[in-house]
Amino acid sequence: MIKTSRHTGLIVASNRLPVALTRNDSGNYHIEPGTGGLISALLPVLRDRGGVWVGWPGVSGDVKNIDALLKEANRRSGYQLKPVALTEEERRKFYHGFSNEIIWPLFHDLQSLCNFDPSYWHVYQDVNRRYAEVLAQNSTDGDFIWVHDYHLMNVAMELRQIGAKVKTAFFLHIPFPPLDIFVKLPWRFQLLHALVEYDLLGFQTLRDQRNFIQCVRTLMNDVAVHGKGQVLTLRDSGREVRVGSFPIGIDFNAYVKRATEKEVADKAAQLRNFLPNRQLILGVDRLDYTKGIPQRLEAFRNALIRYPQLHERVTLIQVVVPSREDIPQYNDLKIRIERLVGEINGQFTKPGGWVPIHYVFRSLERSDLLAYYRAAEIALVTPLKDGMNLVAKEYCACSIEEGCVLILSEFAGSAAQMKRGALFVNPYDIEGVADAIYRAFTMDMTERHARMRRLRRAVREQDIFWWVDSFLRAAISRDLSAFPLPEDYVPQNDLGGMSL
Ligand code: ADQ
Repeated sequence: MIKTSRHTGLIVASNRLPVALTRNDSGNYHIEPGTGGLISALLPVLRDRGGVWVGWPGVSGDVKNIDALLKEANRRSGYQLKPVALTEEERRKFYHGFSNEIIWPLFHDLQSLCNFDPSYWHVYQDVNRRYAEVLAQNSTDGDFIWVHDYHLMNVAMELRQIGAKVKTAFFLHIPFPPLDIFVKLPWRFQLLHALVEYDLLGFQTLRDQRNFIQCVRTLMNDVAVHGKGQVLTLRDSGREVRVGSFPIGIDFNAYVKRATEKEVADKAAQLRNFLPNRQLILGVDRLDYTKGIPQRLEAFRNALIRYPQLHERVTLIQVVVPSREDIPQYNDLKIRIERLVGEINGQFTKPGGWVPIHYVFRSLERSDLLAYYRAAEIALVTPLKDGMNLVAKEYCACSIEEGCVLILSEFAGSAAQMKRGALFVNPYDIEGVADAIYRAFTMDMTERHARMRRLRRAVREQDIFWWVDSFLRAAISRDLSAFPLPEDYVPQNDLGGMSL
């Protein structure tokens, strides 16, 4: 494992600090652990290695006792938390605006959902400069700054302008779009120039890396691409930028340990007793239009129409975690999902008996989430596009008995690592997903075990520690040899053998 100690200065920057400041009824703030993919991924790493984390603390404006609260959190977490203060207006235009109404939909190939408001871009630049200032104040020459995700693409450029002599690396947690989608961005040249100010650029998959390289080749005359796109040179300065793909993983052993605890096992057993004599199909997603929830519900409806054998023998548990509800499209999506659930239950429910869909709209306790993972025989992970998708990996880790089936979208980043065990689907293909549900339902135990064993091996071997190691090795020791994905990767449809 690559060692970084405090004196090598590992500094992480992300949109939010890995804590949430909330106000209680008496008006006092208190600190709580945060949730979400990035936080789940990085917490074990910084705990292990120590360091500094820079980000927005979770409340805008001046909070009187914020320093005291963060000091208390520092003591408990074993690394330093450094806040970036933002006003309400800055949050709105930087986070909800540029990040989530422009970059998020565009990078997920949904350009028709973008709101290209020019003021968002101006505030995005200002806020990225503010992050760079806080990073510069908390680093010394030679430190290594690891910046996370699409909210902070300009940070390395701003650090250079301040004159900070640090090494910088960037990891994009979401997909990087193909050229013909990326060119729709009004600030495409500025953004590419900002990205090549990093010393290392990491993507989730080889496909994202290739998309990025294609944009560089086509849109940047002043950058030379070497070999297969692992090294770029800036013609003016001769500076080198390295580019790689590093699929993020989970803390596999921690999931296994937690899933086997009595509390989780008891809750899973309770769930099974409550819904007996059937297979449970699970969907767990943040409320987001990229996760393909309405399409999945339509596929489930299609399966119930075309395969009446499934009636009373399956229940779909769809958990939706509230997210970004102040963006209108997210609220519209919530209404659409609730209408579909109501329609399908109205169509198939047996009075006094079977209800085909159990819908849960709230953030779950960890032990409840793991109990769902343990209790469900089939997981439906069908995003329209996803950087990686950790739910797919968490589900496999918690499938202790290895008798479960994962149905996985070809367009999730995790598909590249999981193609040998999952049933692959195109989430837009309603009948194809319905067929996969039926195939999973009827799959015998021998095939289930063989597939799940392969899946769990991949998730275990390429876990979160492996991810951090490969990334830091590339960043610190300049070793780009440990690339995990086969060069010839193309998504395969497990059902029909179709390839894209
Ligand atoms: P997300 O879009 O948030 O992450 P995902 O990878 O699925 O998507 O991570 C969701 C996380 O939230 C999981 O770790 C899961 O355990 C957690 N979670 C789910 N349900 C919950 C609940 N009810 N309560 C609390 N927590 C819950 C982004 C990208 C992904 C990429 C990750 C990491 O969009 O593609 O995989 O970053 O890089």
